[in-house]
Amino acid sequence: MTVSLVEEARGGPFVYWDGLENACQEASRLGFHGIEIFAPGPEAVDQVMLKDLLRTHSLQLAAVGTGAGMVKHGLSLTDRDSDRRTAALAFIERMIDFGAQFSAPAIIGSMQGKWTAEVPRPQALSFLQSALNRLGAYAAARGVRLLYEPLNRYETNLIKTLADGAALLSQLETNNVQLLADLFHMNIEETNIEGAIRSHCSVIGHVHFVDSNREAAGRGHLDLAEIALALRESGYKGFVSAEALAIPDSHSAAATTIATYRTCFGP
Ligand SMILES: [Mn+2]
Repeated sequence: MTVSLVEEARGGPFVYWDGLENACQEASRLGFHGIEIFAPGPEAVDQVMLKDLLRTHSLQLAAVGTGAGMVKHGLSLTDRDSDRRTAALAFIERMIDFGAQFSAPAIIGSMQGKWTAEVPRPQALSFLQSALNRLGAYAAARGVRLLYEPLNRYETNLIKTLADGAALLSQLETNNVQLLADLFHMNIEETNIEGAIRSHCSVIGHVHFVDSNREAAGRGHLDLAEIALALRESGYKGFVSAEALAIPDSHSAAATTIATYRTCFGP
């Protein structure tokens, strides 16, 4: 279950918006196993309180997002300015440190940025590759993986499919980076969602379980039973995380997600 603590992102694809306590209570009550946090920065989370909440509600921290580096500070790993790229790396390193306290991986999604006239595609990909090498090793030294998320064409022009993501990973010097398969992005970019999952499952480390319209799983037109079957038959053991719009509201989105999850994956 996702929870956003970033006010600037309100209306974005996160299920809970009103603090960690509320999110943990609801997630636990509905039967979720973990929460995924989208935070403005590590200092925005009282880590002692979070530890307490997770223990009280028998939840794990599934992952931490880093997109606030882009949303709040305009940072990206492929910025033309080397000081800005360094600041982006530093922001993500602090988020990796935060997640590592809870054995949770950090996610690189929008922080990958885009290629532009000033930073042509080969240059942007080279910046991204060296950032993933450095951050992958940084995460490995702290005992956690790093997740890299291909996005749809309206959010990036760099890496949009699992195949391109897997090719990028295969060129890295670290094997500590895995792909995040987000079903909303995949619905736009993949030729065949189940086929892409089956082909690249060995490098999938996390799934955003969401429907075609970015609403809760079950509120769109994806064949989630077939997608779940592809994940199960490929031996996927990671989280499937509800990164979805709070439509019609947080509680309904959460309840619909868990009902769909149980239909697809079993009780
Ligand atoms: Mn996502």
